Amino acid sequence: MSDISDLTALESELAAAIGQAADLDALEDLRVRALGKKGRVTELLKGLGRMTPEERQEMGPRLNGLKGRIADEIAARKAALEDAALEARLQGERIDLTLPAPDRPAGSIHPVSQVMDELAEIFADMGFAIAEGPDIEDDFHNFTALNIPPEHPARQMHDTFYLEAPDGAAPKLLRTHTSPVQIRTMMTQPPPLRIIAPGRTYRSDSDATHTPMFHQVEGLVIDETTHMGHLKGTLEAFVKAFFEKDDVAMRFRPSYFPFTEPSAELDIRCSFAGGRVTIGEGDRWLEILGCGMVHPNVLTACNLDPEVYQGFAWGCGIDRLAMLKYGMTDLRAFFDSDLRWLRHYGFSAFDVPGLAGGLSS
Ligand code: 2NM
Repeated sequence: MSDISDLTALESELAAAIGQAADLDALEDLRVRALGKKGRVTELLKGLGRMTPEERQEMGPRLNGLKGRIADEIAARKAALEDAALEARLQGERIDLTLPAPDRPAGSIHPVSQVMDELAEIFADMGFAIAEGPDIEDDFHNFTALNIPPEHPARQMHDTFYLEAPDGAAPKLLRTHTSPVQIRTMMTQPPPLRIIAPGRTYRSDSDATHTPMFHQVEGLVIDETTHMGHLKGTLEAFVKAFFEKDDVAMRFRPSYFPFTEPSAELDIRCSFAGGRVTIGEGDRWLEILGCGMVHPNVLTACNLDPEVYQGFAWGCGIDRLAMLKYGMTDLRAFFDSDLRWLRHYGFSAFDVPGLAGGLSS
């Protein structure tokens, strides 16, 4: 049996060790050796059972007092160590916000992303939602449902990239336009529909004005009453908002697409005088988009009754829109990842396009 001076010595020994524990692991080790199942204080408490009632009456409170004080000291040391660790971390992660900022932001918004954001802003304001679909498509969604049956000459015009298919399976393809997104939307969502579908498209074609991957935006309106007048009004409003000009001279010129009837192309007036592009006025016509009333065969392919539903659609190239608005001359530079080009033509991430404050400023 331990006497009182032994207990006092044990308590000061433990207290000293706790006070010196360098980290949480060392402290836990001490706790196990003092208060754990086979710890020194625990063993002493076990000894109470072998004492006479008189001895137990004296030693019980002493031992329990010791146990409680050691536990308190461990808890206090633990809190101090945790505070010190947090303080060290806060010091390490300190940032001096009064230091001067780097002289230019690390990145910039690519003109294609900027134009996509502008398109989303313009059409959201007219009640259009954004729709998306897969880049890898099948023949039905990219061609057949769009009134382009097998052997239709438009299939050759599209310079389609086909993917290798397992034996006997129909090959998948890279979408040649974003129209399959409209097909998927018409097949899964009930009218009325108002969507734009911006995204990547692919055709096997490459020169100063064509890249094998390019960006398109197409739009679609389907309900029971929409007619060609709505098409004109919507697209005129879009052109004025996009070029940020109230008077843009335009004309709708009859055209042909398999998926629309009637079909048209929209030209805007422009000038290339003095080596720079002017939009909205000038001596030349520039074709900027194709459009038309959705062909009854397309509606039928999407399980919509052409006797009930009708609407219009259009499509245009985003890269070309960006070149016209922001004055780039070579399309291929869009995809070179040349930082000097990006710094010159890129947009600040802080200038979010908005109709109220000006789309591009
Ligand atoms: C264009 C021109 C005209 C078009 C048609 C459709 C759909 F799916 F509704 F039939 N989507 N896009 C369309 C119409 C696209 O691009 C020059």
